[in-house]
Amino acid sequence: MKLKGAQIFIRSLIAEDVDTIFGYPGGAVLDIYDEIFKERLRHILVRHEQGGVHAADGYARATGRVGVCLVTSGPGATNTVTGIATAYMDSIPMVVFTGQVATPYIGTDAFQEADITGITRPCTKHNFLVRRVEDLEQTVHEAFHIARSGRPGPVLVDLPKDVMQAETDYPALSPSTFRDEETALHLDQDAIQRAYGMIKKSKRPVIMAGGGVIGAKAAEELRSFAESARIPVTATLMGIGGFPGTSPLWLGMPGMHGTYQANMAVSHCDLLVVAGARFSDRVTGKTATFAPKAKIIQIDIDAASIDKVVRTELPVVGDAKQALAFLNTLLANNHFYLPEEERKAWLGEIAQWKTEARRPLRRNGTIKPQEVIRTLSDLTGGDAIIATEVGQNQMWTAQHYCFTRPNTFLSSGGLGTMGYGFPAAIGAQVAFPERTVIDIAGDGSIQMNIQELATAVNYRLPVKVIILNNGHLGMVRQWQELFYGKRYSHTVLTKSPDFVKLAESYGAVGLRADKPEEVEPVLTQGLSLRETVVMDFTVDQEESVYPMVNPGASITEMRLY
Ligand SMILES: Cc1ncc(C[n+]2csc(CCOP(=O)(O)OP(=O)(O)O)c2C)c(N)n1
Repeated sequence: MKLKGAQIFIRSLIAEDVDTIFGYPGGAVLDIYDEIFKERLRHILVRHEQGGVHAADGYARATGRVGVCLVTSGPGATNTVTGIATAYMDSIPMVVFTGQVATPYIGTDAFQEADITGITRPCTKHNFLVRRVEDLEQTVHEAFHIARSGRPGPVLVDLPKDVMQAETDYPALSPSTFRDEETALHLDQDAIQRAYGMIKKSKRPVIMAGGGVIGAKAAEELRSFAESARIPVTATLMGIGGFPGTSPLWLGMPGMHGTYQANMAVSHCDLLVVAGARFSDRVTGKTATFAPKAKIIQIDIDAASIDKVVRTELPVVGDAKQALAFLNTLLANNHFYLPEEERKAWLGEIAQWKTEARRPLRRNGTIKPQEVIRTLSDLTGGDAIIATEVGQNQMWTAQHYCFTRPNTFLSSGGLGTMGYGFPAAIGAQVAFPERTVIDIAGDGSIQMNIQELATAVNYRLPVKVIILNNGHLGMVRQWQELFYGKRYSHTVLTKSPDFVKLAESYGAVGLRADKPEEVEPVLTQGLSLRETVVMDFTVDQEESVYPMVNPGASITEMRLY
């Protein structure tokens, strides 16, 4: 059977079980859009290509599946770069398809030509330019395979217009040819045995989970391991949700804005078991003094991330789920002897740190942003899918929302992309129409992709946006306060729109809270509506995020307020 490139493309997506594409059309992809029209494949029309990639990313983080985005050539393609880099830094599986000018025009500065494979080479796991229609089907399947296997990441496939129009035989390759099992890494059982030995000997162990635990769907194995060995757990920003925040073993996040107890525990432990984390500078602070008393076991699927930043005693290259499952088997089969007295002393010390860190909010009649998030956490029972923007809003969410499940915290950790949260929340809500999905935003970040309100309203997505409106680019203001003598150079946000009216003009619901007593009623009302809702909270302009470790300092050197 002979088919057009555009038809083969759509059939290959369907063979990959793709159910949703986030995209934006243009000249170079018209043939594809015509096929989408005929096939009635679910396509979500965003308002900006950056929104499309973040939405595909949010869909991927919430579902654990590969997110898919389709855009046109030139400016359509270049508008995706921030979203691709965001997914790359956080190891999110995604395939971005870009239109390209017809092959004879490539390299001629043709209308809407951009060398998108060249531009994205440093921020994709892999990228392809499909020059022959005969290679199309295989390339699409390879792209999906690469995106989800090993350490996941974004893959870009550039599709010239003439390749989409050309015809060829359609052999309908089975995507299973490229399934992940073939390349599944063999777990180093010997290394796990040694890890077990070290855990058994340790008196003051800590587990540090990263995004790799969520990517590997290993949260259950982690919980079971930590609970049976009674080891306290900290999770990096990307690992949040990988361990229940309700557990007595939960320490909170470590690092620059980590909890006092997490940073103290990491700094005083004798063994640190790290799973699926890459030792970001935001986590380690000064690396020379990171976990100074600990032997480090690092479990990671990517051999290249072992010893990249921090020297480890024992590397375990492999899938976090398999590794933790094997550790659980060893614990169960060897009648793991728990050093009761020592463990009690260690957990007691941690409990003491938790008590020392407790500080009431300094009230001054304004709404405290932390309180908005705590109230939200109570009202949703920690069960919502929460996306964040970047800045103070993101750190307060990580600190004060009690996450209980994996794939419920969607946040740009590695690149720190303002404008990420709202479209990511849209992607998650498309995947889970019945769940509560919320974007927690600053008044700066929300304005970076606010046009996606039209997308949310158009598809009747009941996404909620909570704006912690402090009239500033809050996190940058905080740094200026601390390190630049309070010279607030261009961080005061004047002339922001009236977010309530803006929401209404898009056809969404807008609500506002100006006083502390209005927080709970507004949240309750907003959460009860099955519509797109923007809730604007006028919060204390001068509130800062604490604890804080100054950049380059040791994580024990925390400012608590
Ligand atoms: C695209 C982008 N531009 C600039 C920055 C630098 N930056 C980090 S936090 C921040 C301020 C964020 O302000 P706002 O969204 O109002 O959130 P708040 O910190 O007040 O919660 C800025 C400008 C960034 N992270 N991303």
